[in-house]
Amino acid sequence: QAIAILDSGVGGLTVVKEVMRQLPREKIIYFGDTARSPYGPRSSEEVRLFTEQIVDFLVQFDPKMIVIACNTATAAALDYIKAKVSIPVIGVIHPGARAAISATKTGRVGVIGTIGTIRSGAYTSALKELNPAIEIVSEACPTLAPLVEQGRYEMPEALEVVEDALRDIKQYPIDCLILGCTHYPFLKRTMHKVMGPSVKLISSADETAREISTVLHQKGRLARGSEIPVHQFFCSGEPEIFRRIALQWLGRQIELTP
Ligand code: DGN
Repeated sequence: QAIAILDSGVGGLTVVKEVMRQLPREKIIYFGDTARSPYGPRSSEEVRLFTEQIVDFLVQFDPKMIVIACNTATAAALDYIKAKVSIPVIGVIHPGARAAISATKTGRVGVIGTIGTIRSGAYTSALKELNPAIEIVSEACPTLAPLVEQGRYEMPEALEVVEDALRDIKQYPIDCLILGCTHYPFLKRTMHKVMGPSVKLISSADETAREISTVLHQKGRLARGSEIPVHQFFCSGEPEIFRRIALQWLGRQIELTP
C-alpha cells in the first residue's frame, strides 16, 4: 500500500523528496492540482472542495495514509478530511510549527505562506498551542508560489521577487522563519541570501516526512519489502512543466499520468 500525497501543484514534491530520502521503501502516489493552482488566493470553502475531490480520487488506490502536502489545503481542510476518511491523515502545519519551536532561541518566529494560509491563522494557533509566549510575525507572499509553479525559481529574476516579498518581514528581529508553503523550499537558497545567516529557515517538508515515519511506525505499517517502489504521479494540468520540475527536484524521471 502506498502513501498518498497531494498538493495544489509541484510544491508537495518537496515533501516527496524528503519521504524518498527518509523512507526509501515506501511507495508514493502523488497528485498535483496544477490546473487549479495556485490555491493561495482562493476561498477556504473552495480549497476544501478541491482537497476533498483529490482525496476521493486518491482513496481509490487504497493508500495506507494521506498527506496533505500543501499548507493552504491543510489550513482549509485537514480536520474535514480527517473526519471523512478512516486512514491516518496528516498535514504540513503542525510538523513545521513543532520544528520552529525547537529551533528558535529568541522566541521570535516569522511565518510566510500564501494568502489563504496566513489569513487562516493556522500557524499562529499551532505555535501558540505549543508555546503561548512565542512572538509571531507573519506575512503572505502571493508572488512566490507562482514563481515556482512556472519553473522560474532558478532564474536571475527570482532574487528580486524574493527580496521584494521578504522586505517587510526582514525588518523584524526573528531568528527563525517558517516556510509555510510547500513551494518555498525551491527558493530556500535565495531566501537564505536575502534573510542572512542569523535566520534559520524551517521547511515543513523534512518535519512532515519524519511525522509520516512516526505515524506508520506507530501503526506497524512501515514498508518492509526489499523491492524498489514504483511511484505514481498525477497532475491535472500541463504535464511537461511538471515533468521537468520533478526531474530537476527529485533527480529522476517519473511516471506521470496527466
Ligand atoms: N503549496 C501550497 C501551500 O503549501 O500552501 C500552495 C501554493 C499555491 O497554491 N499557491
